[in-house]
Amino acid sequence: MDVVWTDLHRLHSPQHEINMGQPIPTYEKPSRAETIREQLATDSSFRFVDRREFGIEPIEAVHHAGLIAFLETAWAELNARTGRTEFFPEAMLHPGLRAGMGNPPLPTNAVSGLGYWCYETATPLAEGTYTAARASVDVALTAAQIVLDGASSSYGLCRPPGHHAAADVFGGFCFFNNAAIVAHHIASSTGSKVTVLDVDYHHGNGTQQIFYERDDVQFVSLHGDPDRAYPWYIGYEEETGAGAGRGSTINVPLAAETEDDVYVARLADVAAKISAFKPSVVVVSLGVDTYWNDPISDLALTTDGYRRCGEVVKSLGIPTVVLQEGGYDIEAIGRNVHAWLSGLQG
Ligand code: SP5
Ligand code: ZN
Repeated sequence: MDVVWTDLHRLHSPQHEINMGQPIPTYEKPSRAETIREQLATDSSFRFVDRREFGIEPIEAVHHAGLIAFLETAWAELNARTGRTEFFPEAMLHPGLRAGMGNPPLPTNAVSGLGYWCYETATPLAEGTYTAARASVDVALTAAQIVLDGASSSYGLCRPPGHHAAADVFGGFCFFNNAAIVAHHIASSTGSKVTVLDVDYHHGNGTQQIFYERDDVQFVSLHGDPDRAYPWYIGYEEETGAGAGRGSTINVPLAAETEDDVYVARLADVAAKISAFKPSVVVVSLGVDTYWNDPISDLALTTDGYRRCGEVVKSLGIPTVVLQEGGYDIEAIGRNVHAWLSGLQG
């Protein structure tokens, strides 16, 4: 299987995230990607390829132009103004603030922009964030191209991750939604249907939002129940799509401490619904933060469970693009991704 990789992820290297008001060392750090790369490099069935550049158009097809421009320019403006190196919003555009009054004008400076384009406090904007996020999209699109060119599977070692980024807002360690950009790119360039299967511990709120009213992209997510898990306000079973997209969103919230057997059974349930949708390609948002020892999550999968999950997806018999999302137990992340991809390869 081809593994798409770039060193440019290292340019996004913030020190902190803010967790319930307290700055702590960030969980989303460069060593995550480096460890996965090192693990896959021990297995000759994986071949590393560099990313190709796809330009800004595939991103503009999914994200608000104002969000893209903000991410490109805001760090320099904020750094010049303060001398600091990483930035979080000081106020966010909570819907209650202007309830009954409609939307405010677009922000005119980087401070108001932070809370306009970002919805939470764990996703610092750092010096190389924009370059790394652009490169991560290119990694994803290169992996997609490999499958469009005829491979049965490919893996994009994306960092930063993407599934929490919605059309108009970033957060959750994510800036551009790699999986959504790929799914839209494939659906619009081939005229065929695409499924995004999101198995990260956290609900893929950004991907759901982007495709909620569309019938050409199915969004399927297994995740920690939003009653107890980030991103908190989205990912309920009752959310099934709207308008033309009615029925094309499928959410499976899971109980704390869910183990391999139950997880694999739930995955097999949704696999049947993916088969029925008949997509030409499946895009997997792969998070291994469902691991029993993950520091920020509470499911209980094992390394062998990941191999079984990969086998379930293989059994669909549909070309599959796997993109990296979360996973924060640095010691285990490499072998967990390796196990999942090994199950997919057979
Ligand atoms: C891509 C991805 O996995 N993003 C996850 C972002 C989660 N950020 C906030 C997590 C808050 C976790 N609080 C629970 C701590 C339990 N010790
Ligand atoms: Zn996650």
